Amino acid sequence: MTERVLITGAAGRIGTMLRPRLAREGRTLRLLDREPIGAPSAAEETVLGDVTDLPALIAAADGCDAIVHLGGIAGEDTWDAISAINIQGTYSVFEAARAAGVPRVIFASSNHAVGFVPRTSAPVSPTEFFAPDTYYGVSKVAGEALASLYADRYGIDALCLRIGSCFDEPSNTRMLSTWLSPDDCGRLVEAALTTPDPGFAVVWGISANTRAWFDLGPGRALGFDPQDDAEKYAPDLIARDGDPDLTVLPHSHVGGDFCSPALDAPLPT
Ligand code: 15L
Repeated sequence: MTERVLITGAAGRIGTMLRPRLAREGRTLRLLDREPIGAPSAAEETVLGDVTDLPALIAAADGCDAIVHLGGIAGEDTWDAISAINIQGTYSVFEAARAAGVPRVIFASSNHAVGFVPRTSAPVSPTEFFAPDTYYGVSKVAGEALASLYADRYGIDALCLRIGSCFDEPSNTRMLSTWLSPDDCGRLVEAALTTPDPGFAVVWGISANTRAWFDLGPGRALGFDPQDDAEKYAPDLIARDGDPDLTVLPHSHVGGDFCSPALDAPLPT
C-alpha cells in the first residue's frame, strides 16, 4: 500500500528542503502550493491550491495518511493578513483532515510562539506557556491550540514542531542557538510522521546545537535524533559579529529581533 503525505506550502523554503529528504520507497508526496511546483519526481503529485480554500484542501487531503502543514506567511505581517492566511488556513487544514479522514497532522509552529520568553529560562521547555512576539507568533499559538483541540475532540494525531531557524547555514550568532539544519529538519518531520500514537505533542525543532536554548528531550522521546551542530560556524560568525551579548536583543529573548519595538504594529487610524 502506498503511503501518501500531503505537504502544504510545498514550494516554500522548508517544503523545498523536505521533498528529497522525505522521499521513501512506497511513499507518495502530494505537494500543494498556490505557486506552481516544477519538476515533480515520479513519487510526487502536485496540486495548485491555497490553504484558505477548504474545499480544495479537502480534495487534496483525500486518501492521505498525513498532512505536513507548512503553508502560510513565514514572518510578521498585518493582523488581517496573518489571521486570514495563517490562522484561518491552519483551521482549514485541520478541518480538511477531519473531513477526509486523515489521521495525522504535523504543524510547522515556531519559536515565535514563545518569542518573549527570556533566554535566561533556557533550556526552554516545549510546555513553556505562550509568549508570542508578533501577530505571526500569535498564529503559531492558535495553530498549537487547534492541534490540541483536534487531537482531544477528534482523535487526530497532531504534532507541533516549534522550529527555530531552518536555513542551509546559520547566518548570525543567534542562530548558533536556534539553527535547524535541513537534514535535521528532515529527521524531525520523519520522526513526526512515523512515531506511533503521539496524540497531541509539541516539540522543539533545532539541531543538536552546543548553545541550544531549547529542550530537545521531548522531541528525542518521539524519535527525533538531530545530528548537526551550529557550533562549527561559531568561529566565523563571532569573528564577524562579536561574541553574543546575552543581555540585549537579539540574544536576550527567544524571538530575537521579532521582539524589537521596530515590529510594533502601527496604531489604528
Ligand atoms: C521563523 O519562524 C521564520 O519563519 C523564519 O523566517 C526565521 O525568522 C525564524 O523564525 C527565526 O526565528 O530565525
